[in-house]
Amino acid sequence: MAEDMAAADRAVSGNVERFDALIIGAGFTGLYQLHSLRDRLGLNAQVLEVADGVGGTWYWNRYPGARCDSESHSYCYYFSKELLNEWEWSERYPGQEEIRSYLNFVADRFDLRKDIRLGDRVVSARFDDAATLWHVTTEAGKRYAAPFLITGVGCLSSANVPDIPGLEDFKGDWYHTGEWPHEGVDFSGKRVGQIGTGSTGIQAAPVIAASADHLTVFQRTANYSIPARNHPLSDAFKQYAREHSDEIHKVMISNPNGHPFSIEDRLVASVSEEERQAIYEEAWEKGGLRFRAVFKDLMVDKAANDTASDFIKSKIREIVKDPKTAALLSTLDHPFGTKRPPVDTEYFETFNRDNVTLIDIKSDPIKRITETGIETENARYDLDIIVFATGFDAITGPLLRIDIAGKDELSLKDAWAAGPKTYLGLQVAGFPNLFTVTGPGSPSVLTNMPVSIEQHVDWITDCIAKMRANGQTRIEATEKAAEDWVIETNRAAEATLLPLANSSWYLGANVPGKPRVFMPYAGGLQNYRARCDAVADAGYEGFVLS
Ligand code: NA7
Repeated sequence: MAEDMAAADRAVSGNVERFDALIIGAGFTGLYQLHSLRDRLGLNAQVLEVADGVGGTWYWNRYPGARCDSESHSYCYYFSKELLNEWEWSERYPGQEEIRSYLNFVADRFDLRKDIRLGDRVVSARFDDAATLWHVTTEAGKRYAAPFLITGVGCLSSANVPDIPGLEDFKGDWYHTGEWPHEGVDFSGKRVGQIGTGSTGIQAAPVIAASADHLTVFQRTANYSIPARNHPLSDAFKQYAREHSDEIHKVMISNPNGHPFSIEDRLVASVSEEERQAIYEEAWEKGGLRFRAVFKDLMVDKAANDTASDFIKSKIREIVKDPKTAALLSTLDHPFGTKRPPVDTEYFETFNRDNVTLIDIKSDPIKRITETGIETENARYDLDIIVFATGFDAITGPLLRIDIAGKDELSLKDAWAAGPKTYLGLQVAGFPNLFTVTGPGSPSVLTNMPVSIEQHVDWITDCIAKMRANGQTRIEATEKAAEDWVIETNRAAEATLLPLANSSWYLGANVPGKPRVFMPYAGGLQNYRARCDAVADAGYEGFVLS
């Protein structure tokens, strides 16, 4: 009866369902934000999700070899000790299916499903200034309203299928890795072409090659990669991770990237060449993103970085037997780590297989797709399947594909015409009560995402709790705070080598026409957290509350 009344209460005039808060997306962000607002603050919150299940990124990215590059004991929520103790990861890095199972487990564990609407895409969100209310509309024509709107749309959820002429003529099948069919793809006996050699392509190629008749990899830009060295987790490690979760978490939240390891406090130049080589060898054997952490100046000093870059190039040449292929794979146009560094399982080794060919599309660009395959300026490749491992319209893409308008009908698209502008990555001036979790200007993709997400969600939840306690209903970043934050975000990037990678998706360079702005905040997650806390402690400095 009480529930019926609550439901009736929510339905306001004209088919608009009213909530205290609306959350877009049922991935890591949406699930924890719902739990926090509903179970901590007692708010009537609702998650809206386009997919037919929870999982976000891990619902969609089902391509062969899909696996997280963060280590599993760190790629999870830390807000609940019970949850940490109840879940057990099986491998050093969690595979897509296991992460999806984990997020489903979380949804059940905290009874979240009843407040998640699946299978409908949010198409627009408009702010009613007079009523301090966000009006949200979905593709199916459903209408919702709430004073607070929180986006948990992810940074890598808007697939980028390049506009190559002739794709519609192709008689075979084609897939983007980020929108992979749930039933999987059978590559046996097929000639497969894969475009793209980012983290995704590097994970997918070895798995596709293992079952395809032939795999042709079309490489535009060669990439560094460190062996993942994935393995099943031992009982001893699982016990260690459970018993030391507080210490592990402390490491994760006190370093720049949210991973469960610290960056060594030594400079490349402080060791002899022999020691340096031994350090890199050991890190190569250990594998994974830890490789970057063996010296503290790899991301800030080009000469220091050169030593790591050269080490990896020599490894590629050592692994790949055909000298021409090895040269193509090890001719790199950017310093190591300035584009998102992939980790792999037998990526370079894959090019030693008889059924794998590497094509350099920088020197011989793709001209068009035909009925039977891919045509470059100088050659034709007959294919049955094309796999686009071509990445995403990252960070801003998922937000901009929703028609969001703030005060005075200012659209987010117009507000960001020259590039994204946020305060702390959390709010946009002119868009009161809209919080953008892991938005541009936050550390997001430069970190282990769940750690960043927990920080944002806790900060937003505390903020809303304080506002309610003070009888305030509106929070809005000032234009000045947002402008200053953009300057600070640029400065943080310029203090590193990150801007040296011209074709990086961090810069939006992979999407034609996208403004070139270094989007994530590179000043370190620990510094960012301290800054967010200081802003809150100073009465939400840079925001106007009323
Ligand atoms: P990425 O890292 O953006 O990689 C995309 C790849 O596709 C990259 O090699 C691109 O080459 C290539 N690409 C993109 N567009 C084209 C066109 N038009 N023609 C040829 N090649 C193209 O995406 P991923 O999915 O691998 O990884 C995204 C993130 O997901 C990853 O970093 C992790 O954080 C998880 P380019 O380098 O632009 O020359």
